[in-house]
Amino acid sequence: QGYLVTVGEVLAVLAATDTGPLALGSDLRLGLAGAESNVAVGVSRLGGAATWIGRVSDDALGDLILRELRAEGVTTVAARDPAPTSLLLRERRTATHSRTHYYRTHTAGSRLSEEDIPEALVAGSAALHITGITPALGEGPSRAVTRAVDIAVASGVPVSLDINYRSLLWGEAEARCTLLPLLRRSDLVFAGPHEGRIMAPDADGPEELARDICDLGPAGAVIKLGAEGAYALLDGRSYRQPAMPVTVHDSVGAGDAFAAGYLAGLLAGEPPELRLRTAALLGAFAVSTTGDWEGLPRCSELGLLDHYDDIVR
Ligand code: KDG
Repeated sequence: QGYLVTVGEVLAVLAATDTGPLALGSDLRLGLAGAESNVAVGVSRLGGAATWIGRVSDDALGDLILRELRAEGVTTVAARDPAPTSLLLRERRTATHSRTHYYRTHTAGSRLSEEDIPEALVAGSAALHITGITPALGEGPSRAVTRAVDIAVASGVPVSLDINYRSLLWGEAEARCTLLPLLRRSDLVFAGPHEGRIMAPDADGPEELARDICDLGPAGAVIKLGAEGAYALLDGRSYRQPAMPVTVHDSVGAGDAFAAGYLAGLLAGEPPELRLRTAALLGAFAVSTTGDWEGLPRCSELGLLDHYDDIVR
């Protein structure tokens, strides 16, 4: 079984532990986040091999990032950078509404460049996973992602793209313009309905979205529908995957978890039905636990949600 390679940024997260305005001074818990590293951790926990390429600060937070990823069994290829680690403040404004505040300019992750992408590592991988977040971080990260895709395409490595649109980082028109050339060269695209319409504005409904995305080049498109599961068009065949019925606790990271489950199955050579089921399972674990990646399951835990309300004794 080959390895997954991904390129991105890990941020430090300061998450309010209680509800209320951040401006009044909440207690904060330090953690880590990053769409691509979330996927790498998810794949690794399921027994797959995953490598994360990025740039990390040359300080305690950079040490924390590398220690945490390595503890999760993820291989890291990370240049140390004098610039600080990006910060994500997570405010729990009310019990049901969270707000994100980014501090991610002039930071180590935003200084990623195409020289940071090792050719042989990408060329030798079983799949490259990228997201729409890294190209939004600036010229350097955008070129780094393009370089990774260039290498993958030239080496016959399948490219997986999660649109992961972040409105705090850029506008929809700019996102579409930058991501379209990457999407055209991808083999598999993950998108929510809104993200899908950024790339395929004329489409209505998941079937049309997936079809229009595949018409642009990819052989597969997976439209994530939250509590309604997912619709996938893979090599011309349609699949519907229901969501697992769980209590939603913290929905951030669900998309990354979904992609991780799917990609772990792809690496293991599983059929599409099984990949989608594992994807939905990981999404369910992500939404029903706190944090973006901390609650992701190991292989031995995949059956846990079959009895989702039970106490295992
Ligand atoms: O996908 C979940 C992400 O929102 C989180 O892990 C942080 O990468 C992140 C981002 O840019 O929002």
